Order: sequence, then structure tokens, then C-alpha cells
Amino acid sequence: MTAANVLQSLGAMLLSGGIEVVDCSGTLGPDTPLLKLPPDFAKDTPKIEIHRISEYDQDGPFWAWNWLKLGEHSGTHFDAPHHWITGRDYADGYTDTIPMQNLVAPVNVIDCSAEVAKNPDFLLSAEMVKAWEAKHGAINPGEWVVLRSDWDTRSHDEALYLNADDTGPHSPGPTVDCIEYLLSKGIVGWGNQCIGTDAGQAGGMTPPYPAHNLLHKANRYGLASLANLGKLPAKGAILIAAPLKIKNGTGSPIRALALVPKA
Ligand code: 23J
Ligand code: MN
Repeated sequence: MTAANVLQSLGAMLLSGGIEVVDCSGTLGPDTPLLKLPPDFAKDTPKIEIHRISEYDQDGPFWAWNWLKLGEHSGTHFDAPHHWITGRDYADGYTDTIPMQNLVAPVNVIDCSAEVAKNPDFLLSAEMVKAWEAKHGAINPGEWVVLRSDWDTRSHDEALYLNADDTGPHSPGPTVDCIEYLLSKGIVGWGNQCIGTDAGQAGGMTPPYPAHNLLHKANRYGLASLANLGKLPAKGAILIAAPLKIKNGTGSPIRALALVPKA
């Protein structure tokens, strides 16, 4: 099959609904949960603000528009390599320099929702990924890998979403050896349904925040606060996750879209 044939079929399948476009983003607004850093770091990302410029009124009789106050790392978002010190030197590691060819790719969805329901501190290990591959097939170079936890069901309530107590936040994520293994497979990036790409307790790992530290060191990408992963098959979907072209940006909210074959 030629590339032109494939795209013609894809176009027809999209129009007929044979391929469904699943929205993997949450809503951006003043209630979107945001990361809270430990108190030794004074600056957090600000709450999202949506300000009306006009809505068919004296400030704009025929038009409606808003302006936003919006941190790069807000809601469903992309982590670029320059976000972390380990990835600081990649010229193509900013939101405006990342190669777009990397960002539309097959997605492997590792369903850990049952485990997470029992244990919010659940960690996905390399061993578990290998067991998943034995069942569903190999993870290939250039593909996305995302951890399905159904954590997006908590996103209406920031306290529930952050799930913090006096020992810090409690939410699922990858182990160090998980990220090392996925990088050895050549993945383009890793996604999580929680506030960040790492587990709530990942500050205590070696290195701290392994998804951030190791992915970005390898010029790979992170996706945070993904939604609706329960609508995706383990394999067979295509994920489109592209950041806004922010000048020297370290990340960006995304409208994450999955192309899913209808069952
Ligand atoms: C800044 C500092 C630490 C972390 C993060 C941001 C994120 O999780 C993020 O949104 O990339 S861990
Ligand atoms: Mn981020």
C-alpha cells in the first residue's frame, strides 16, 4: 500500500466514523488542578485565569474573545526536554524546535487501573512492562507509552487529584527501571494521567523524578494529566500530542487526540 492510499483510506475512515477521534485532554479553567511544589520552592505555577475581552457588547459588538493567564505546565500538557536540567542542552528540546514527525505515533496503553484503585502509590516496573509486552506485543522504537490509571476521574477536585497528606502527594507513576527499560526500547515519550509524569512519591527515588530526569536526558518527551485512556485499546491507536509553538517553551498544554479503530 502506498502512503497516498493509506491516507485516502484514513480520510474515509475518519469521515465514516470507522476511526474514532478520542479526546485525551481535560478542560482548562480556574478549577484545573495544578502542581504544588514543596514549600522550599516559593514559586508555583499560577491558577489558570480566563479573562473576557468582549462578548457582543460595547467592547466588541459582533465578537467574543478572551485572554488567558496560563502556565506552560497546566492541565493536560507536554513536557519538553528543556524542562529538566538533564535535557537543557538539546537545541531541538524546546516547544518551538521539537521535530513534529516525532509527535504522531502509535501508543501503547498499559492498564494499571485495577492496581491503582487498590494502591494510589502504585509503581509500574520494568518487569510489569515486560509481562504486558508478552501479552500484547512488543513496544517499538518511536512509540508512545502511557500508564492508564483512570486518575482523570479525580480531576474535578484538586485535593482528590493531588491526593497529598503530610508525607506528600500519593499518585501512581513509573519506577526508575521502568523508564530505563522504555528508553532502551527507543520510545518517543511517556504519559501519565496524574499531575506530572512521575509518581507522587518520586522525589525520594534515585534519581529523583526519574521520568523527568531520564526521559529529558534522552531528549524524549513527557505527557501529564492525560484523560480518557480507558477508551483506548492496549495497542492499535495513534496518539497525536503536539505542544503550542511557544518561543523557548519548556512545555505546553495540549489537546491530546487518539485515533482509535471502532470496535
Ligand atoms: C516543576 C518542577 C517539578 C515537577 C514539575 C514541574 C512537573 O511535574 C511538571 O509539570 O513537569 S515534578
Ligand atoms: Mn510538566
